[in-house]
Amino acid sequence: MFSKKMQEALNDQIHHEMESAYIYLAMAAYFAEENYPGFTHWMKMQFDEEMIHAFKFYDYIHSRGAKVVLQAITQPPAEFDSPLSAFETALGHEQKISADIHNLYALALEEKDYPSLSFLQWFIDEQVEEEEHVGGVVEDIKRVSGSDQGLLMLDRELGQRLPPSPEEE
Ligand code: OFO
Repeated sequence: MFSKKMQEALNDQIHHEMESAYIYLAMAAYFAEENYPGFTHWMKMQFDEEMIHAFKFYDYIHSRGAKVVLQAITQPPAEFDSPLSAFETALGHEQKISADIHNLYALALEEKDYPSLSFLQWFIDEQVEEEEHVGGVVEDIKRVSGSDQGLLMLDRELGQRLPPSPEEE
């Protein structure tokens, strides 16, 4: 059974994923302003990925015959203290999203909503990757400890990020 409570929680998650996309777009704008084209590119790819996540929830709710209700998106911050601070914010955000997904999974379990459990499994695995990727960038930035040359190298490296793969869709 697809309860009202589960439908509302999944609708909330569309909102969280779109809010994630918006935060990463704000970070891309910050990095563009600061002349880091690679970090900008990485954040735009992250924006695309979050939109794919939002649409997965959107399509899933429809596939179960329920209604999608969109919510207002909060204005994201426009300024960050440094590249490290932006990526640390991104990591904290991903940890929060992981907790949201775990709560959804726990609710599906409680309600014996097996289709939702199956649907959410992909997101549980995805969040492990998301935290690993963003956490890896945080560690790399810490390792170069603010050196301009190190940041430039990282910027070039992150500029190579490929668009979300077909299995994301
Ligand atoms: Fe949708 O994974 Fe990030 O937020």
